[in-house]
Amino acid sequence: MFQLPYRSVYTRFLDRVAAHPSKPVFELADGSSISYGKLLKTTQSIAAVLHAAGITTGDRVVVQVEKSPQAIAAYLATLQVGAVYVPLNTAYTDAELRYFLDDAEPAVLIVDPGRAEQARKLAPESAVLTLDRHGNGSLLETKTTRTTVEPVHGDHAAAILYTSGTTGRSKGAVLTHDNLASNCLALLEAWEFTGNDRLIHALPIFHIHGLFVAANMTLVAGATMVWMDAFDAEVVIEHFASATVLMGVPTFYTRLLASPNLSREAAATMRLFVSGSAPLLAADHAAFTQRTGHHILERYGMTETGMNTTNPYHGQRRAGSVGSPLRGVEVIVADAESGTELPAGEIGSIEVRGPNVFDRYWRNAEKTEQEIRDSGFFITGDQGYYDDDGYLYISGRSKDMIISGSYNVYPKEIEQLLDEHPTVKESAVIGVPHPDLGETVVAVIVLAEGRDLDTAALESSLRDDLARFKQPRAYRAVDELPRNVMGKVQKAQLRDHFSELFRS
Ligand code: MCA
Ligand code: AMP
Repeated sequence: MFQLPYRSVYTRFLDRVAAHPSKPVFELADGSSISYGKLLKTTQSIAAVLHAAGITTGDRVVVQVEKSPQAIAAYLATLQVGAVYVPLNTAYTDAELRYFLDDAEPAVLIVDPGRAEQARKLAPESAVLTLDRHGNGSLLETKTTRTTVEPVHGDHAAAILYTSGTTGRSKGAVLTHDNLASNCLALLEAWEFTGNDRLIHALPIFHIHGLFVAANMTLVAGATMVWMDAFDAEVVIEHFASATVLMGVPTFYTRLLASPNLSREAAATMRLFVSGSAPLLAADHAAFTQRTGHHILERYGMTETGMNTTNPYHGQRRAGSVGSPLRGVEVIVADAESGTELPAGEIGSIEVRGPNVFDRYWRNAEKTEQEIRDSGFFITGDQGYYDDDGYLYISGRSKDMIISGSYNVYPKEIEQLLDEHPTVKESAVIGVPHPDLGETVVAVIVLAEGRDLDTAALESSLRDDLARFKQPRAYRAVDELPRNVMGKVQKAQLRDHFSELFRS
């Protein structure tokens, strides 16, 4: 297997600072830039604040802040002090935040200043620090810097990323320094990403995609990020001329294709368009090639594994396929029961082994044991097959998951809340095709005796408990839920039945 000469993402970033301190790492919307040297200084200031807060190796730093360059410095500072970075979606409500705090038990919690008071109530045991979208807050209120880099081993935890569970409760995937570094190096090689690249960064930075693919690759290669707070198709197209790479989710590409300004000329100087986190429509793949001359490169990853497979940089990028395994990563299609590898053409359980695979679920040995076989293969919950040329196709998911705008939504969590409502006898939450988000969330409700469907009441009952992106965008009442002989709800039937709800 491909051996990693151990050097962490952080130490590789330091090499880049030493090599070119004045090179821009961020180019911002207002035309200003932040150099590698300046990013290190900010990182070291934050490291001083974290150190003063008593952080030691292995402590968790939970971060729920808006996207900013200083948030990347907070991530780097956490690595510098040997702590464990735990980013959370900014859309999470207080109820959701409470769960993550109880589970992660952070020494430090970093939030927007507007949420500080509430955060102190939710996490009385943690030091609460603040950072706003402009990069201001108590996290940066210091005149000192800390240069000591806490020594870490490759198998020490670098981050915990939460991924929702089929039982409705999120599990924290513990990712080690080796996981991050090995995946980053494999991707740099696969996509020929170098210090000459200029990456359009329009993704959120609380997931693998925006943080460990996009930002880590830039920091380790010594490249530059054209930094955007959020995705706006027109702004992105305007910046093609000064960039080389875009990393996006399928919704980015659907929205780019909807713009009349997407053209061969606009994209002429770009060298690579990457898509991942959810299935890219074959039609979008073809339309993008027709409009720009570029073949989108689709890849496949997961929170627990980082990136697993990619279409080739050189060679044919096949629409509908997620390509073949990255160097050092084994991806097999196996019989779900036995774990035995299946031949090309047969659909089975997609399983992954390699230096990218997470260490364990945080404080959940039972789940870790269920999902990682003795052989070391991690059972992804995705189903697929290889073609005769070694290209992998994802054909379905054994896990009951919806991917809306490339955010994962677990039906169980929503069903549990809906079932508590007095007007609901039972519910089934499904994903149906959506022209912009890929899939969107629909709640199918069996009403309690004598009750009417009151969408507004159901919506308001979920408001405080669920992030907006998880909330159903349609409610439909049915007399009963279709079940098989075992009594299991047949969601495929419901998905078929409601598949046209959002078709334009
Ligand atoms: C925003 N809204 C959504 C979503 N995002 N609703 C459903 N699903 C979503 N994903 C809602 C908001 O609640 C709001 O609703 C309205 O849309 C506008 O919000 P805004 O933030 O302006 O939305 P947007 O700018 O249109 O964002 C859509 C987006 C964004 C660009 C698709 O969600 C996004 O950047 N997604 C990428 C997620 C990502 O990075 N995934 C990677 C994770 P209202 O107005 O009704 O209140 S997966 C991963 O990391 C794995 C390892 C991998 O393979 O990469
Ligand atoms: P998450 O757990 O949030 O990291 O989501 C990972 C899941 O997203 C995978 O298990 C897949 O189901 C899905 N996914 C990621 N990339 C792709 C892709 N290129 N095509 C299809 N599904 C994908």
